[in-house]
Amino acid sequence: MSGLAAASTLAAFADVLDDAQRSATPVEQLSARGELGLANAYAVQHAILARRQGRGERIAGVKLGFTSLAKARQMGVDDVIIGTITDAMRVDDGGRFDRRACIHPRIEPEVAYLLGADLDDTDLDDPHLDDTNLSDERALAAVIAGVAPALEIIDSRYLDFRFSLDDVVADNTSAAAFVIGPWVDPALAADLGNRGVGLEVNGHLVETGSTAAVLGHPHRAIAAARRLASAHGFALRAGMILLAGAATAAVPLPRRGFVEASIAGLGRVAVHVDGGNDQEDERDV
Ligand code: OOG
Ligand code: MG
Repeated sequence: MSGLAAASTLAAFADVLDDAQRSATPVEQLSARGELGLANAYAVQHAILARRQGRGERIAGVKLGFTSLAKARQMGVDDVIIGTITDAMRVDDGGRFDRRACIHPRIEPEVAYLLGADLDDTDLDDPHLDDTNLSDERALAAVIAGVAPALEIIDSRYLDFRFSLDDVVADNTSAAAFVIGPWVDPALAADLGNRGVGLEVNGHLVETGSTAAVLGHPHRAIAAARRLASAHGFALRAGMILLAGAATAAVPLPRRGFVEASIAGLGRVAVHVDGGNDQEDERDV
């Protein structure tokens, strides 16, 4: 598909993915029908979000994908992407998540930011917010109202959890659910540049890593989000949450039990999982 696809085609693709999510039934990759292209993929994602908003969901923020090599390698893609999270996807810290809502869910540890300013109104050339300059604490403090450990549950709507970059963008970057730990004032948080990250499933340490895996420093997610938002038609408003992207590879969500992430200098966040079926096969694991 070259150029922008017809609105009816994009709406049909949005329907396919939205229905797949709602019925927890995997579908064939859109790329099997021909090349979609990134602009069309983001248009499909926006159409899915319009459907969700039509059902009463509210935008809670955005998430980045593939900001760490661990994730890019795991999924075989090499570009940072942006997706949308809504209030309906939020699970309380220590709350319960029913995995029957998902097809083949995985979980991953992240750093979350609470935006303190409308980022898209800021000057794109602002040197304090570029990808490399993290030295101006005051400039960052103005846009970061809080920082927290987070868990993201992802669930590709595609068969076998396989996708091209365009596929996964169209599928709202596999967003399914997220859990935010206690917000910490960024002035009180430790320097998050290289902090240990642990992911525990039912008491077993299954992934370890560092916050440095996320773009070299997770604070860079702010600038990356602003750039992607401006390129692909997202608004970044004060009060929104930004998930910076997983610091480690994702692991299969257990059928039941307890998943906890810890980030040194920041804290812990956890979720109880239930709804798993013992007869279920271990597909995609
Ligand atoms: C896509 C979402 C990637 C992350 O943190 O890198 C992502 C996927 O892996 O299915 O959320
Ligand atoms: Mg993620």
